[in-house]
Amino acid sequence: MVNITIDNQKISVPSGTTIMEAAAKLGTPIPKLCYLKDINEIAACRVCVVEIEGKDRLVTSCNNVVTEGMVIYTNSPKVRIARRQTVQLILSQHDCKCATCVRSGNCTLQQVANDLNLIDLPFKERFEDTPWDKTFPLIRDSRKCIKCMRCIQICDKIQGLNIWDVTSTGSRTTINVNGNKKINEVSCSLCGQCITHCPVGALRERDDTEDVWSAIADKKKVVVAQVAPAVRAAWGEALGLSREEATIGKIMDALKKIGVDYVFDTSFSADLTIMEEGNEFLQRFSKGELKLRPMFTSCCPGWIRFIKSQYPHLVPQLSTAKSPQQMFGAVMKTYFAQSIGVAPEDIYTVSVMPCVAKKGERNMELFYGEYAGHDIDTVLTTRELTRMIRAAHIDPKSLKDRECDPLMKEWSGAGVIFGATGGVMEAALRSAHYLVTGRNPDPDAFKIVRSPSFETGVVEAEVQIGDATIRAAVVSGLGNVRKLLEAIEHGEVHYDFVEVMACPGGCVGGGGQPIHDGEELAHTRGANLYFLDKNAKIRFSHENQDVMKLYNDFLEKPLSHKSHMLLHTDHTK
Ligand code: HC1
Ligand code: SF4
Repeated sequence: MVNITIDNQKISVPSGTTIMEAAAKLGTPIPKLCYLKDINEIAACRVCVVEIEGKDRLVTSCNNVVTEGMVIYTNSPKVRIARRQTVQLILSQHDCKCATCVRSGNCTLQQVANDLNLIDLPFKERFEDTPWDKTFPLIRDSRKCIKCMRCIQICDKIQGLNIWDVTSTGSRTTINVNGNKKINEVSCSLCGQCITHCPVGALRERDDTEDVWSAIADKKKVVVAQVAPAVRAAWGEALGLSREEATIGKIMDALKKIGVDYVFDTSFSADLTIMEEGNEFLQRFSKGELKLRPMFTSCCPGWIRFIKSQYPHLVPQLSTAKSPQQMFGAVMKTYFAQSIGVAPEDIYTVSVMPCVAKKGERNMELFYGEYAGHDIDTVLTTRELTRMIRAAHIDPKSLKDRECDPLMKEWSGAGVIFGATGGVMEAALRSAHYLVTGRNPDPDAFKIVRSPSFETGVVEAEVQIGDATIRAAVVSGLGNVRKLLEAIEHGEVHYDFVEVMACPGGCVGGGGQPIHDGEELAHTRGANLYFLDKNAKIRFSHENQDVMKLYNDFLEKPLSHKSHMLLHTDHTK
């Protein structure tokens, strides 16, 4: 142990502890802008400087470790002057239009500047403005960039893509798309991880809330919304609701209050996806189509963008099933539209997703006999949902639990866990067991696929279904995905079925979720989904009576001609 003194308090900490970590143990969080543990420890912002007795120069606390007898001051006059000057310089190159910034109230720079009581700027603002295609789902505002480099590191180290790079020199140094390309010319997966790790408003999703307000105001349109599994585990974080208070039923109530006509839960179509994808897997597996092994799940659009750009030759191995979002849209514009006597073109489908890539996935076309537009008209992130709730002046505490509308109301616990890594695989295995043996397994029989190894982000499992042994793998985080695909390609590992999610921890850690600077909440949110599954009325997708009715009354059976037309796609096109 190392004995030190911080702000006149003595403490012993293990050797190797950074000054920042030691101060946090004493309840003194040192302000910072660029630091992200294990990802960005480059001390670029210099906001975290501290004074050490006996040393002339201030040192950065994020990347300097304590030494025996060290006497540290985290808020001495010298520290405060330096910190204020540093933040003033950062602000001089930052577009400080906080009133119109999506991160206002949730911006680390704003908080640090406020805490330092910076009221006046002694410098004139001068920022670089790089043009950006505002129709692209991911938007970068260079005037707000503080050059902390977090986006570069997240994209490179965690997601295994190198979309961002430093450009220009001196005071004009900034971050832009690698190779001075346009964002739509590179292989951005749209995972949104750079957005959720940006400490300011330099990166954000395209805001589509105005399109939804217009559809709500349009008397001809019937607005039908769906809410993804992972949204329920996070939406309350931005509205001051506890996990117990922030139920899915209250999201439904908020949507109705906003003016949406019909509300549904994407967990319903997750169950539908299992019926299609589970049967597809069993068909491929039993036919011994070895060259198409492993089959990869296809519900994560960040993953789909990744495989198409990085491993195009593996695309035929994707399940042809559309994602639950797209399946639901297709069913809303056909089966549901018929049931309420409305033409498909008058149905306006909105989905609330924890994801930015879903905004790209929505471009997928819907064919129903003939071209019938898009499955989904608008995708909102969880953050956009909370902005709409605020814009409608709804007091979150006033919301009541409201059920989904009839016809597609039921959902299973298997559908809910889609939002966490391993959930799609577990849901599929539960139903595959039933389809093969005619008996339900214990609902928790396959829970081994829930816990990825900390180092690799991968879970491997051999599971017994009837006479067959299925070699399954689950992976999340595109950097981990790349490593797994390389191992598959080199013949080092062999699987039959692989679940892939682009964001670390799955959709719960999605790029459209509420932002908590430097805090990773995917695991806590995932645990919430597993809790909901444990307590669900039904826990098997094949027991969803509304899905069964959809087959009986409309689709006939899984993998039928109609199912293929509406619920599947050809990813190779
Ligand atoms: Fe997901 Fe999915 S799990 S992809 O993360 O398959 O976004 O939640 O809605 O479509 O169900 C996202 C979540 C979501 C789909 C489902
Ligand atoms: Fe990289 Fe994902 Fe950001 Fe695209 S969205 S730049 S892939 S981190």
